[in-house]
Amino acid sequence: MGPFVSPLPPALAPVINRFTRRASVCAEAYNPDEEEDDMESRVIHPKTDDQRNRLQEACKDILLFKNLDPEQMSQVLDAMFEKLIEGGEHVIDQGDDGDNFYVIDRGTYDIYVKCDGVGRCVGTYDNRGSFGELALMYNTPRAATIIATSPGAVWGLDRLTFRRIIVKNNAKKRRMYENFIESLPFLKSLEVSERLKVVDVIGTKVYSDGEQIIAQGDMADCFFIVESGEVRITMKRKSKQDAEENGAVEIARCFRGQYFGELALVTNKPRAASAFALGTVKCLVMDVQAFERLLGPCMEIMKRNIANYEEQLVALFGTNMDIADPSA
Ligand code: 1OR
Ligand code: 1OR
Repeated sequence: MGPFVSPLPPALAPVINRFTRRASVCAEAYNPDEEEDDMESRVIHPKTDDQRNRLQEACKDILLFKNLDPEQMSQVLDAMFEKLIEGGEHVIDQGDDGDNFYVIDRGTYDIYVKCDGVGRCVGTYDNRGSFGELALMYNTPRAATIIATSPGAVWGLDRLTFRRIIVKNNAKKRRMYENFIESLPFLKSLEVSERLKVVDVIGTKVYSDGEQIIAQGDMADCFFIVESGEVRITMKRKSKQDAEENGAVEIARCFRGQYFGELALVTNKPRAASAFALGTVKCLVMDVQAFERLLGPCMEIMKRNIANYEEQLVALFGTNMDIADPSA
C-alpha cells in the first residue's frame, strides 16, 4: 500500500509552504550538527605576523571561543579578517541580516537599541570584547546598532564559519551545562528558553591554585558562576593607609553553584573585593552585555544579596563603604 496522502485544498497550499519554510529555519538553528563539515567550506584569510599577534591578543578573552578545541580555534583564527573602522561608522545596524561576528581589536563603540522607534544608547565597548553573535546564533535580525565613537579596527568572522564551528559547539555546551544552569536557585526567575541562552553565551575559565580572578578596584566587565572548586573573596579597607595597616581580610567563600562579580556590574563601580582560586577552580563567565541583556529577571534576588553584603560590612568594618551607592 502506498503512503496516505491527504490532498490539500489549493487555497491552503501557500500557507503550508510558508509554514514549512519557517519550520526549516528553526530546525537550522537547533540542528547545527547537521551542517557540512568538509574541508571545502574552510575560509582562510592570510595574515601578516603583526596581524596574527594582534588577532590572538584580541581573541584571548573572547568567551564564545573558550570552549573550542585547538583545531576549531585555529580554523576560527584562519577565517577571521581585519576590518578598519572610521569614527562614526555603523559597524552593525539594528534590523539588518547578520553577516559577520566581530571581535574588537581597538576603538570604542556605542550600543544603540531602538525603543518605540527612538535609538537609545544602552552600553559601550572600550577596546575589547565582541558583538554580533545573536543574529548568527538564532537567525534573527540584528538586535542593536553598533556605532564607532573613535577610529578603530575589528576582526570579522563570516556567518558560515561561525555557524559551522561556534553554533555547533554551542550544541555541545548545552548538553554539558543545561542541567547545572537549570539547578541554580538565583536563575529561577528565568524561563527555560532564557536559561538556554545563558548557556549559549557563557565561556568556561579555569584558574589554578592561588590565581587572582578579580582585583579589588579594577573596572569590571564580567560575571562569574563557580562550576567547581572554591573561591576566596577578600577585601581591603578603602584608604591606602588602612590597607597597609590591616591587609586584606577574607570576607566570603564561594562554592559550586554560587556567583560572584555581580556587584560592580549592578552598581557601575569598580570591583568591591578581590577573588582568588583555592585549588583549581572552574568558572562559567558571562560578559557585562549578556549579564544586562539576560539576567534582568534575576536582579531582585541579587539585590537582596547585596543588601546582605552591606549589613556584613557594617558588622565587620563599621561602615558599608558605599559599595552599593552609585553616586559615591
Ligand atoms: P546581533 O547579531 O543582534 C547586534 O547584532 C549586537 O549587539 C548583538 O548581536 C549583540 O552582540 C550586541 N541587546 C542586544 N544586543 C546587544 C546588546 C543588547 N548589547 C550588545 N549587543 N542589550 C544591551 C546590554 C548592555 C540589551 C538592551 C535592551
Ligand atoms: P564585585 O563585582 O564587586 C568582587 O567583585 C565580588 O566579591 C563582588 O562583586 C561580590 O560578588 C563578591 N561584600 C562585597 N562583595 C562581596 C561580598 C561582600 N561577598 C562576596 N562578594 N561581603 C560578604 C558578605 C558575606 C560583605 C563584606 C563584609
